[in-house]
Amino acid sequence: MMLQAVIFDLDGVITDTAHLHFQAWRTVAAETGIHIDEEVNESLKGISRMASLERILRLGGKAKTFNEAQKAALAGRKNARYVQLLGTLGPQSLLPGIAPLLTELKTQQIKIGLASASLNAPRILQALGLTAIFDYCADASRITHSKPDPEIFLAACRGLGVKPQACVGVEDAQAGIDAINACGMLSIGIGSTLREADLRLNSTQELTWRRIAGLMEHTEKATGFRR
Ligand code: B16
Ligand code: MG
Repeated sequence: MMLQAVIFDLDGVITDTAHLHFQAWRTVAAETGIHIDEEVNESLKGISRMASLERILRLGGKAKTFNEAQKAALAGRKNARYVQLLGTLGPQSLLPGIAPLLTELKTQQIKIGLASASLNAPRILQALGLTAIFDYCADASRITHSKPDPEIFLAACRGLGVKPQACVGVEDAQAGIDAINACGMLSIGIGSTLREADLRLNSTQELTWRRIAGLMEHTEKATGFRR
């Protein structure tokens, strides 16, 4: 099958907002007496806002301490802080290699999609100056099952009008790789700890058109029946 689209995760692939999420969560967690470290933050990547909060409260032994309204308030405070921190983002915040890759995909007439769990995705794309480059952005607010469920990647395929088998998905989180694999797309993982990615790279610098096209071609040949 010919490659028709590349579907990107946002945080950790297009730009790195993990440290901003971390700062915001750390402030809110501290208000509840919970200390979170980098390792906890790593486990929040790709996970939705409310699921992140539930995880922090569970890790801090406070899973049952707050009612739904209090949890919504905590999540709201985290987001307000996070949105403030997003003010520092600009076109200079693209991860290495991403700008030339997007240009090359356009030249090759490959569609570009976004599958981000972030409700702030439109705002972030705007800040990065990428709104016009993306052909379709799956709307996280309409997604009922978060990654590792394939729902958001399938929504991106539908929006682009392409079959998952004709797409490559790029992710930096294990939940995201599992989501991509579950819909029968080829997966590229950015990061040293990821399992089960069809291609694993150490940084976005290595994410080139040549490698993406090569993966599609090679995997077709090697595993004709895989998808
Ligand atoms: P928000 P991605 C995810 O984005 C982040 O990795 C994750 O840490 C965050 O909790 C989630 O978005 C929700 O973000 O609070 O802005 O809705 O990696 O799927 O692009
Ligand atoms: Mg991510």
